[in-house]
Formats: sequence, structure tokens, C-alpha cells
Amino acid sequence: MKYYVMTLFPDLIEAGMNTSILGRARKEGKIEVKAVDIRDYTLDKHRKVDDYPYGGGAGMVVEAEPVYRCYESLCSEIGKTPRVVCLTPQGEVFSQKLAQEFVREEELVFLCGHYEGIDERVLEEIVTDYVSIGDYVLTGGELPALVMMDAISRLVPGVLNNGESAGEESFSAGLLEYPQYTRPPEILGRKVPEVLLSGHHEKIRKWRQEQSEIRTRERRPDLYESWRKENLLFKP
Ligand code: 6GU
Repeated sequence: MKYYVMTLFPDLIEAGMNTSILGRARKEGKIEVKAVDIRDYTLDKHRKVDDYPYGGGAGMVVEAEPVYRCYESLCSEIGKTPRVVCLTPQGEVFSQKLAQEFVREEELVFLCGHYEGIDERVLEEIVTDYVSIGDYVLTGGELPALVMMDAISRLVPGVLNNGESAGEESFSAGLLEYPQYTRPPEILGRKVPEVLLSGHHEKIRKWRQEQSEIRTRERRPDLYESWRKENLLFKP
């Protein structure tokens, strides 16, 4: 997977993508990341990329020209017309399902907005997908782009090194994770559930499944209902 991020804050993208599991995946060449500074594509002698909104109002609007020149440069480098994801609270809400769809692409371009927005005309010209990460307002699209790259990258083969695939945990099965314990067997007056010390693999598997169901019903009744409906189809 190769990511290109069009942004006014390339350092923020670099910092996020050099750390922990994603940093390792990048070193190992399992993912590639190129943060591209939109400001490098302005023709303005003061490197200005924004201007006042037509019609008035607060804040500044990112001009179409530097964004389009940046996009053209990326298209030449990629050698085809890529999917371009604009990060905006006006987009479709990101989900595990969308992550599974995006991981099928060879390249993904993210466009991070800032200020009051980006000139609509360049969006109409280049954007293929509008995505939001949830119903709250952030100062820019960089953190959402990092969130999406994290969720997508862990689905790339070889990025998670432990034997288990990304498929067995929360959401893939439609349920939340069961609780985990490690040594010691008792702490803070609380014991590890007996079954986990029993060595009965089938009993452990059933206990964990029950815990996932209970936890999902209590904490995410919305997810639980979707899971239950899906399961009724398989077990009539
Ligand atoms: Cl993608 N951008 C901004 N600025 N705020 C958001 C968002 C995106 N998703 C949720 N809030």
C-alpha cells in the first residue's frame, strides 16, 4: 500500500507514521507514505495558499491552484488516476467496512483540508471520496488521515506480526473483544477467571465468545443488534 497525503502540515503526518507498528511497517516496506506539502505547489512569491471567501464570512479558504498543481504532480508520479479521499466532517463516516474496501487499492491519496475549507472547484475536479471519522469537528484533516491509515495498514498482510490475523478481533466478527488477563493470578483482591487457568481450550473458547456477546450487548447495544440479526441468518 502506498499513501500520498496532500497537507499543509507534512510534519504531523511524518510523526504519526514513524511511530510504533506503522513505523515498523514503513521500515519493512509493507507500507509507503509520502507527505506532500501543498505550499510547495503555490506560484505565489510569499508561498500563500489561502485567500478570503467570496461572499464574505469568517476565516480563509485554501485556493484551488496549489491543490490542483500538487494533485497533477502526484498523478504523474503514480502513473494513473488514483482514488482521492478528502477528509471532511461532511463525508461518509469511516468504518471497518470502508477500511476493508480501501486496503484493496494500490495507492491512496488523502487531501487534508484546513481553515474554513478548500475551494469547491478543485474538490469537484479531483476528489473521488469524502470521508469523516465521526460526528465532532477537528481543526484539520491530518488526524483523520492518520486514523484512516492506521486502520487500513493493519489490514495489509504482514503489518501485524503476531500469528493472529487482523480478522479475529473486534468488529471483524461484529462483536467487541473479550477481557484479557496476565500474571499474577490475583491482584487488587481480584482473581483471574478460573476457566482461563483450566487448560480446557474448548471451554475457554466458549467463555470468551460469551464474554464478547455480554460486553457488546452492554456497551454497544447498536452493534449487538446488527450482530444478532446477521447471526440469525446463519443459524435459523
Ligand atoms: Cl475528516 N475533518 C475535520 N476537520 N473534522 C472532522 C473530521 C474530518 N472527521 C470528524 N471530524
